[in-house]
Amino acid sequence: STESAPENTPSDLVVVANRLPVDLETLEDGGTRWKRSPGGLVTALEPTLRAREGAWVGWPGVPDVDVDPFSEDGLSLHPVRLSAEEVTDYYEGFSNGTLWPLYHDVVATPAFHRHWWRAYVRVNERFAEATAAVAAQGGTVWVQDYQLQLVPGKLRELRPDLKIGFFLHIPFPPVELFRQLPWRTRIMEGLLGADLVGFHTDGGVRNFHWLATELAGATPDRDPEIVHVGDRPVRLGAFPISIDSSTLDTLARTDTVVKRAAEIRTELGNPCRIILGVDRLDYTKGIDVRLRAYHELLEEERISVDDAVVIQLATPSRERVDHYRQMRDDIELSVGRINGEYARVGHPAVHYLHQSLPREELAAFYLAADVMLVTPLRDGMNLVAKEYVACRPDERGVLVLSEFAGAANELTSALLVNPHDTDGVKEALYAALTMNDEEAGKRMRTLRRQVLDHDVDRWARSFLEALGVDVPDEQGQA
Ligand code: GDG
Repeated sequence: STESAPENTPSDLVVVANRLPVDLETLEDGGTRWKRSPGGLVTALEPTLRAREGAWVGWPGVPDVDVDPFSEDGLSLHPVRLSAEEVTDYYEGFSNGTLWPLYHDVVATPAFHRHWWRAYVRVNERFAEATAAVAAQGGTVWVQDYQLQLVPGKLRELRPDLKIGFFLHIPFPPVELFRQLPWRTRIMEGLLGADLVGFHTDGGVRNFHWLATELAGATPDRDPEIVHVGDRPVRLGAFPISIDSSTLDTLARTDTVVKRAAEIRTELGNPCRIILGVDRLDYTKGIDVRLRAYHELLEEERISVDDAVVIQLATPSRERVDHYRQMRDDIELSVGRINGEYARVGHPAVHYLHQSLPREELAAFYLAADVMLVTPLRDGMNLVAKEYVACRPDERGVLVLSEFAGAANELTSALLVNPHDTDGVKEALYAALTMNDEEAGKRMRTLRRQVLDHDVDRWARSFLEALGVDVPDEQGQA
């Protein structure tokens, strides 16, 4: 639904993200249409954005198209154009081939290419210019994530009147790793253009503080959550992101989802236990780690396929980046090996889906799973762990969670594992498969209190309040 309303009105609150909350889809007849991509971020920010003539600046997901600003459900959307070459160099290259592996503890080797960096600078400048053109005098801008780290600095040059916040959705790395980056000082200066820089964890805050003061020339304050750039204070803070917990909780109680969960168990041949993994197919997620643990338990005959089957949902992701292609092959090889050795006709050991499922189906998977395996080598937060908990109003199910996911700081009643320790993961998986109902229930109740109390709305609110924005309450009152 495209209306003509407020895209020319300056906005008091502008969100800037690599992607718009809608995707431009090309139809079979060559025409195009917008499809909403309802991420947690949009859902969380929508009421606030509406209450303040909100705008969103981002790439519509298709290269080489010029799209005029338009309104969608009262939100004004400002598309930023990227050429096909920029998608390759800025997005797939510098963002996902340099920064992503570097910020995830170099679990894959980052590539440093000067032409990728140049594209990153150019595209960040374009985002900053687009933002400067839509933000109202004295307004607030909230920049999202690692693709746009130069935007705060550039935007401050263009519009010193604005209040600028930046939130990083992935880990901010240990200083020795960050220092590998040839453009480390430029990135720090870009981020320090913000008034508030937010991370998921205190670890991110500490790493950033060291680099800001030791590398980028900022002055420390007595308060460890403030540094000074000249006479301008920059606040730092940990803001652990979350999910729309009550909506998922409600969904998991609906007849459709409850019935579908039971059906999934039947379709699997009523195994005693269902083990579930849900990830974007990414090398940081440790899908190989959990397959190895399961494989070894079968080899050692501590479990059989009748006791426990695995469902691994691996959503297609970044398929044009080399590391991702290689990793997909490796994982599909392991799945094939395990099934080759342990499946029986009609009864696979590992059910592997390289697909994206509808939200309701995903909720049914969560509700059907006796054990949820979340084993990233490194993860900013990991929303899947929280979604599993939110989908268990029955207070059953056991969560096995990597201590290297940001979520481990909050979800301390999960079985926490070191994903580099195969024996440890294996023992935790076995413990989860054999845990008595009483202990599982106790752990799940604690996890649910945490997740239901700390939802994504609370996250957005606390960030914006720290930035000094009056956030309307649920009734829309400022
Ligand atoms: C980055 C950070 C941080 C997955 N498959 C399907 C599907 N999903 C949804 C999940 C979940 C989301 O994708 C994945 O979120 P994660 O947080 O687990 O991971 P990243 O994509 O890497 O996100 C991460 C996050 O940003 C937020 O700051 O937590 O650490 O890496 O919501 O449910 N959804 C549907 N079908 C699928 O097949 N509908």
